[in-house]
Amino acid sequence: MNFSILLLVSLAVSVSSITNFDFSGTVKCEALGRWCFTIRAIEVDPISNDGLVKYEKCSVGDKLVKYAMVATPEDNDGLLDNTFEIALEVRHNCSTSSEKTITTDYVNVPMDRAAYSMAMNFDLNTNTALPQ
Ligand SMILES: *[C@@H]1O[C@H](CO)[C@@H](O)[C@H](O)[C@H]1NC(C)=O
Ligand SMILES: [Ca+2]
Ligand SMILES: [Ca+2]
Repeated sequence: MNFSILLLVSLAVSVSSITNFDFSGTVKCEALGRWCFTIRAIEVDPISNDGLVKYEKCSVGDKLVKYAMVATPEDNDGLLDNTFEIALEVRHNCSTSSEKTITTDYVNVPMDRAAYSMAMNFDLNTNTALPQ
């Protein structure tokens, strides 16, 4: 067994534990009519992002909606770097007839972490994400 195979094997063993993610915050929209949003937690990848969990809601009249969701990714994403790259993506139609998307920067989460929480508030009128 040469050194690089040994390295791969030890990496595969070290990343086999499970990370519990939880995501929460508020979504704000000042609009007269009905508006809807979908929040997805994603694991960012160069080829295609993986969706971990999503939360969908519509509101008429409420300007502030709370969200909370949990995920435990089963795929390891640490073969090359031992971290998950976690971001939130919101699609919405707050005060617009065409759908808009907000994507946060991703956070590197070491795969050996047992738990990771992300608390993020979104303002759909300005299309911004504000860490809590
Ligand atoms: C947003 O989408 C929902 C569901 O498709 C629709 O009922 C609502 O009228 C839309 N709101 C706006 C502002 O376009
Ligand atoms: Ca990744
Ligand atoms: Ca990675």
